[in-house]
Amino acid sequence: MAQQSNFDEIYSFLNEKFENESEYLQAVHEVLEDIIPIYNANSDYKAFDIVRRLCLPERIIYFTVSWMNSSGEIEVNQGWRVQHNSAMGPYKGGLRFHPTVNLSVLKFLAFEQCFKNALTGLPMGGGKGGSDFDPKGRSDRDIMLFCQSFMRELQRHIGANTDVPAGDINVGAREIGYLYGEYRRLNNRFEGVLTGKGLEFGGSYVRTEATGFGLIYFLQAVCQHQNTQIDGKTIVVSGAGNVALHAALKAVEKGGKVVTLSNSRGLLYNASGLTDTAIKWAIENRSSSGNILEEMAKDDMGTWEENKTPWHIECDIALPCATQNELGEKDARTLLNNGCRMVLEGANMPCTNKAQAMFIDEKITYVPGKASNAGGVALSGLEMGQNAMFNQREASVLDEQLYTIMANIHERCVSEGKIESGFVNYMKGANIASFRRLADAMVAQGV
Ligand code: NDP
Ligand code: 2IT
Repeated sequence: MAQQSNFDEIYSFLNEKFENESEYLQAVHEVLEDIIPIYNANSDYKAFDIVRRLCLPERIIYFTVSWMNSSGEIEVNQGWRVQHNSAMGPYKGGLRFHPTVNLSVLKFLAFEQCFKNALTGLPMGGGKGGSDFDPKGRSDRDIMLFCQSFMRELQRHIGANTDVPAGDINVGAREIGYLYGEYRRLNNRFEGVLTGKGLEFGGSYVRTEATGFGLIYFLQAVCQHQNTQIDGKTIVVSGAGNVALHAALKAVEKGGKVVTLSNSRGLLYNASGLTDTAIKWAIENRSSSGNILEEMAKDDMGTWEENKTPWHIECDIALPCATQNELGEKDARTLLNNGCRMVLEGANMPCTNKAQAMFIDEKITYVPGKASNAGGVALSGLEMGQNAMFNQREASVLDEQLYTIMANIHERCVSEGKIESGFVNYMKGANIASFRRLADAMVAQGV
């Protein structure tokens, strides 16, 4: 079958070249399965070898970050920027600082980002970057010194119309501030070269909240589509960072009962549901705390369970919002057995391929991150627009725009992912809808 052979041919080409890059191959495999039939049915896509070109990053930048910490010691870290695809606009995507960062992780994130950004409807290409630097337990001064050294290398490769990084794991407002300050000092100009900036220097209202809020706006659209509502549903959330906490906050505002948060060390469980006051407290204090969840447990906001994840807790809805491959096959089985009917990803690729397949086989609602967590980068796109116009729009206007963008992404997924008996395969819908936009942009621009 021609269809099959194209899949095999392209995937084995990548597999041979990048056999040690498991996360990258995982992300590509998931997308290829859905898009190959569309590719095979379009002679232009085939003539321009679109799929192979779309799977390979246009450019990868590697640099060594040698820096002197606040104790006068030299430290050496690795830094990368993967500029994956610019057919739709400047490369756009976050920076991650975490000891697990390597080229495979950044390549998977950059690849996913292209499809996500295409879904937003805004003119943004896809990229991702970061470092194996571990900021945990570091002084504020060390964070600043590292960010400055990292930017000294990165600055020559980015620009408001070239490549616009933002935050991701362990890169929030503080880090973006330090990175931006160094860029400005070196280049002597204001430009929207990073998003997630402080409100006083070109940042946008609602950017901080956008990924988590957008996830819940997507959930609202799903609920509307199924004639149900968030109100009264029990929700488990993993993670306790930017995405998890803002998702939890908005879910509670919509009447959901959020019973868990988690981090790399364990789980906070509150059977009667976290209050918005508790979540707001966590948002305010998380950056100054070693373990915000343990502190919440000490303050009677729930119980702390060391080394546990949330997936064994009974729920209607699961929102994995921490990191890649955090929800595997066994977890998926437990969630299904306990009656979970919706899984929406706040993180990037938190469900393994096997977990995804189980959700789809059982015909529960499963939404991949490239659709449901696109609110963050969408607001980044709106921040770029505000920077280009030298203005700052009101929070209420931006929040409404975010809601509309998420509702539109939902519609795009439904129109491409609806299969027999009304079931929506959101993964297929998201992959196909974004692929068509990307492929058309690439064909129109030739080789
Ligand atoms: P944060 O750094 O704010 O929070 C990350 C959270 O995930 C922390 O609670 C952290 O726990 C936990 N975590 C990180 N690594 C692991 C791990 N290996 N195992 C278990 N828990 C882990 O990051 P964000 O909230 O910004 O990002 C979370 C996810 O959302 C990521 O997948 C990111 O790519 C994705 N995302 C982020 C967007 C954004 O705008 N920020 C946009 C779209 C997606 P601990 O503190 O113990 O390390
Ligand atoms: O994964 C993501 O979409 C992000 N980390 C946000 C990227 C961005 O450019 O705002």
